[in-house]
Amino acid sequence: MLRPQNSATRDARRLDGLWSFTHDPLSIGHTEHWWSAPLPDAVLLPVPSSFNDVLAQNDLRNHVGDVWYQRTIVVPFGWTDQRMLLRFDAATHRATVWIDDTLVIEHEGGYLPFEADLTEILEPGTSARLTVCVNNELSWATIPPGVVEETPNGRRLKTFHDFFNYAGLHRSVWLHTTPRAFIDDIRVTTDIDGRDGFITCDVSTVGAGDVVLLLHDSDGQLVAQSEGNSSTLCVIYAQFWAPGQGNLYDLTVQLVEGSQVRDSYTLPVGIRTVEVRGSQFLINGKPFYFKGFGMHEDHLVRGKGHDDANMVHDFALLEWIGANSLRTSHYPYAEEVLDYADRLGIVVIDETAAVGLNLGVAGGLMGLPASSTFGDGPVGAESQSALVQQIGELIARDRNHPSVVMWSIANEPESDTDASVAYFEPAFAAARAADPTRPVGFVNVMLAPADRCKLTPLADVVMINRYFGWYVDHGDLDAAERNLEAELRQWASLHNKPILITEYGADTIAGLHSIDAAPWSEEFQAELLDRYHAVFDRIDEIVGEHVWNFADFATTASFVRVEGNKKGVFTRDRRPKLAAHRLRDRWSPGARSGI
Ligand code: BDP
Repeated sequence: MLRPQNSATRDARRLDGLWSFTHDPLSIGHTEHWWSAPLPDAVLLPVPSSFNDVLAQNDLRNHVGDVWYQRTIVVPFGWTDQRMLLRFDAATHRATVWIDDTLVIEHEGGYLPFEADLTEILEPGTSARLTVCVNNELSWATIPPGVVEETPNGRRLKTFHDFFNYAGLHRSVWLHTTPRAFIDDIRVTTDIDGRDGFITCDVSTVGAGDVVLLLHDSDGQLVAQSEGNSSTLCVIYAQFWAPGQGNLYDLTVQLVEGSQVRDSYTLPVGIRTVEVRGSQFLINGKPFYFKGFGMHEDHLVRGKGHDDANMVHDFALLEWIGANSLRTSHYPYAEEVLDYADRLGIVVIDETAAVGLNLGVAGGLMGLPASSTFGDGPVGAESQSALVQQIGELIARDRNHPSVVMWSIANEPESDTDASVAYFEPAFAAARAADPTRPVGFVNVMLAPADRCKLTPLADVVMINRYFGWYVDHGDLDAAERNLEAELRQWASLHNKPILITEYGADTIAGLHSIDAAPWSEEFQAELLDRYHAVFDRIDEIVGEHVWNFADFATTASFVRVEGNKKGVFTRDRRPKLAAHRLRDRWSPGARSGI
């Protein structure tokens, strides 16, 4: 599914703005057919945004169930003879969509796009009522999992992940067109030979016409061209995409009939290679060391709603601190983020929303007996097929982004049982079948060390989250440093793979200072990072460090959270803590550490 775009043959209109909105605490909207009339008790709510924090209403913030959005769409006369499509960049976690009284699409999975073909439904020159029911419930069958509990105070959603369950229309909604004969999909893969680059394009089309490919460089010069649905363009003396160098070419794909261009679509393309060799992670054949963060789509007021100003500012802070990479923990981010990472040369580990598939973590933290997640546990075949579907949708959406160098199948799942292997084997197979060009991995949790983890053999890279000094050895940085080093050496000796530390850090209250670096103080966070870095610098197999987290973020309330998770190196409003300056000293080009 190609993203909407304006081209000589296509029209794309964002439907962003204030929509009518109402929430449905009694779950009566479906029985009362709320799509067939103006919504009852509607207020205006911005799209894109999470619905939770925009209004000052506690019941809405914590609402579990359906919310309804509605607006009028106007279809231009000029769209006669075009295909007309309605696209949602995301609806968290599921959506049902009507045009007037007709149900046009349903979609499950909160962080990936879907679209309905409305060609037979919309009449150019008229308007129509668009109604969307968004539901934020999770279950054992969904990715991520959750459980809805009935309490005397209403319904509550229990989640097994550590971020607030923001929901709603988080990303843009589009009404867009393609011609009747159209370019349906494009897949590019790239290769390098010496100073030359190769772009292999597979184009699928619908309707009559031949495919023409034109490649322009950033100065607008035509540097290569070709014809046919499958062909390879060769760029002599190419400008490669590389970390810190977002060199892109514009690939214009045309569907041509005789002398007529029937459809035209332009895709930015970066030429680069990714490879895992032994314990090295190579980009363009050179060892790459990841410096950066696990992040969240999380901001004041708009929650997980995408916003270009916030995005550009977050990337500016990444640049300021000297980061070269990020992980889209713990779900696929807005496509704008990947586009921007492509342009800036920021390297991305692209993660599914499979977080919380581990009942041992909750039990372990609370000192409860471990219960199994898969097999005899509650997570079974439905969840497994939801994950496989999500991997397919994720890779179909993101495979053309040069910034994406690896797929992360899941964060901290149960991984030390045979049942976990049975659950994840199809997920790994699906990722490898959809994209043979990128490494695939998952993020390992502390409960499954190197000698017990059974999923690592399926992965190309070891990605591990470790909290020595915080959740274990709390406050004791000597023990933390010792135990971290012992564990990392065990990983290095048992698995011949690159090791990337995808999370480490400490909750830190900005403004809390302490001479003896006590936990929660800015000094403790900075010193903990220093101790980890000393260990990383002693172990050759370590190929990167992603601090948890880039910024403080919202979570559900808990006695281990102070108005959210405070492991940010920046506060939620993006002010640097002491650790941010410390990281900048380590990561900035030309800094002492030389990593
Ligand atoms: C890790 C999770 C992450 C949490 C973090 C923490 O991957 O989502 O936010 O712990 O506890 O286990 O801060």
